[in-house]
Amino acid sequence: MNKNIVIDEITNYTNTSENNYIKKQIALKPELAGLKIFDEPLIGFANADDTFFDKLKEDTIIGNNFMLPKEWNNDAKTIISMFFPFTKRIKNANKDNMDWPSLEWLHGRIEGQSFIHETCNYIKTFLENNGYKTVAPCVDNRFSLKSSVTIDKKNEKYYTSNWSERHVAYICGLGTFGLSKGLITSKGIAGRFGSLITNGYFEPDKRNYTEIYEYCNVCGKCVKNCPVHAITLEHGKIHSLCNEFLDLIREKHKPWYGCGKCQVNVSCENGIPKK
Ligand code: B12
Ligand code: SF4
Ligand code: SF4
Repeated sequence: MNKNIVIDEITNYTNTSENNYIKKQIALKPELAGLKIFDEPLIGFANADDTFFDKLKEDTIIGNNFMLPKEWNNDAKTIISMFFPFTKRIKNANKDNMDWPSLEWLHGRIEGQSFIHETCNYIKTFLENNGYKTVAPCVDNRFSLKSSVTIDKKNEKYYTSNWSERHVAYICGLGTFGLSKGLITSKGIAGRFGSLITNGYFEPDKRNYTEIYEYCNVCGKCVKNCPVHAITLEHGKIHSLCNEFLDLIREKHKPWYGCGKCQVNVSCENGIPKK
């Protein structure tokens, strides 16, 4: 199968699925019924044998808890990574009050992630119907958001997943990390990722970068925006401070939460920033 068929299938699903819109029954305020969550995705491909995947097992990168493509799918040949950028309406709403997330952003975090799970299941079935054995880690029962505990620069604990979507997207050629630790793509930083591991062979994409922070211009806007000073020019992002703030938001809006002030009103919001 030509990889453009896969790209078209993911793009069409995003453009036409009713799951990419907030339903009236769950809207956090009536005007949010029908809110569109994501614009057209960016899609990247990597070879399952890319030696970069082995590197992720190193303690200084992710650690041994990271599961290799072949540990998820023993016949893995290709990784497909998808970046779904938030719509302008979601991004702009999160700029009104820079101390607290907008209800639109909370929908983007929670219903946006549900949409990514649905897309992963849909594309997994599509590939399997075409004869390709496929695993989507984020909807697989081995997936763990908290598979390992690490200590950050403030000496506080934080968790890492056994499948890091940003590191995988980096290998698939979708972008590089920023000071805020989000991954900056050609459609910006404000959005979410999903991925699939298949035994179909699709030509890998070329990475247009060599350094892990290459796209970040260190403008410092994410440092100024963060309501809890979790990001500094000297140390980058301190995960535990961010996590504490997300817990506070969860207390008020449960089961919704999110923040994302480091992803809006920044020079990397909608694309690769100018140096
Ligand atoms: C746990 C988690 C968190 C924790 C943070 C702890 C952590 N470990 O990252 C908390 C709860 C605080 C958090 C917060 C947020 N998160 Co979060 N989170 C995750 C999760 C579940 C796992 C992340 C993980 O395992 N990281 C692993 C560690 C090792 O990553 P790291 O420390 O950043 O890695 C560094 C090292 O590897 C280093 N490095 C050193 N040497 C080398 C060499 C090489 C070759 C490489 C590649 C790297 C490298 O570079 C990296 C960057 O500095 C992912 C989903 C997933 N399964 O991937 C989402 C995810 C990272 N989160 C996401 C988002 C959007 C958020 C929030 C904005 C929340 C919100 N929606 O409002 C905030 C802020 C994030 C920010 N500023 O980046 C998105 C990122 C989107 C993007 N554009 O990058 C993800 C991918 C979810 C998704 N499905 O899209 N998150
Ligand atoms: S806001 Fe500026 S410093 Fe922060 S990640 Fe984006 S480009 Fe880098
Ligand atoms: S680092 Fe965390 S707390 Fe700070 S702006 Fe980003 S999401 Fe919000």
